[in-house]
Amino acid sequence: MLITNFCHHIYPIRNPFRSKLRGDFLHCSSRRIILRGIHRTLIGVLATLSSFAQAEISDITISDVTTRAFSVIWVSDQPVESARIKLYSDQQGQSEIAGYTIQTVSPAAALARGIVKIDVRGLAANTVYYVSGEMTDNSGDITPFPNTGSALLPVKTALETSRIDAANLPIANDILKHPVFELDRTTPSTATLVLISLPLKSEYPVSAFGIQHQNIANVLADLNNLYASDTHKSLKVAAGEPIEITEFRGNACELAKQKSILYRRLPQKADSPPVAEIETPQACFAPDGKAADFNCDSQIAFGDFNVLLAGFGQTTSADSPNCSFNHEFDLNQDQAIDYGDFNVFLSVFGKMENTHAAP
Ligand SMILES: [Ca+2]
Ligand SMILES: [Ca+2]
Repeated sequence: MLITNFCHHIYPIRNPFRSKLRGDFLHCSSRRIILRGIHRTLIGVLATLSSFAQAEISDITISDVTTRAFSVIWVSDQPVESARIKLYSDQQGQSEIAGYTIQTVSPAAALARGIVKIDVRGLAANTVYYVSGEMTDNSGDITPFPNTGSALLPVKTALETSRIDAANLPIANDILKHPVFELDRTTPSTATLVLISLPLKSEYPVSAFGIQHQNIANVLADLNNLYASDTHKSLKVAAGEPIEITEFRGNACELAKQKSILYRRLPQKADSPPVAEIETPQACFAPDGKAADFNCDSQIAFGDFNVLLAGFGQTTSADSPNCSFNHEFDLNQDQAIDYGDFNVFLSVFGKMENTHAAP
């Protein structure tokens, strides 16, 4: 009936059996048959789409790249049942590689948040690999990446090297300790994945989930697994260098807001030769105790002003945390980023750190 009406509606004033358009001599009954066919096809397509309802995947990241291993990370808007990756020697995914091992290392609580981390081991140094992956969500639907026809994700393993710096001294970076909490900022989180990198220096971040001990969950990130983007060898980190800490909070937030970034700096230390220790990174330059050097470049300047402005107007609360809220900017700690914080910021604006001062 619908189709019949459709036929009449399309051709209400013309000869119902013949279009005047050149070459279109379809009989209306033929049109019905064709429309029924289209109708069935549409139903078929919709059925197919619903049976392959795909998760949304974001923030595909390579981390923890060494001479023999790396990790593949991504975040899904659906809880993840299982995940796997494949490696190829070409970007089009024609030549699959064998002989490596993979292991999903996300704890169950992280998979439930859609946070996948897969360790890949048994690789060769100084070699480019191309990665494809897929996940099965808890409805049994499979979502692959990259999209069909898109180039695969490249990753290059580190150069074979001993951990000796240019001055022939051993590289002994610290293990960084960073506490992780849920969005309420009090409950320890073992489902949050933390990525640590040295902006402009490290080729890939290192990453880890928090390990809970009593009432605290700490991430321990081995900075010896950072390698330099310029030399492709072990990166020797310097005391006091700024680091970028990114927390992947998964589907505890909307995907567009799941990532939270803050800047800290590596501890100042004076032991020579260097000894690897477990250290907690420090807040950046904070004149008068006002931690307004948001980007850790040792000055309170327009770079900091711009990021503060981007967060302006946000509010949050412990009961219903706002994933967009960056607590770094809440200088007066009233759970709102507003003129109160702006005034605090202005009071230290323009100040510069004396980087040569003793820690
Ligand atoms: Ca700054
Ligand atoms: Ca505030």
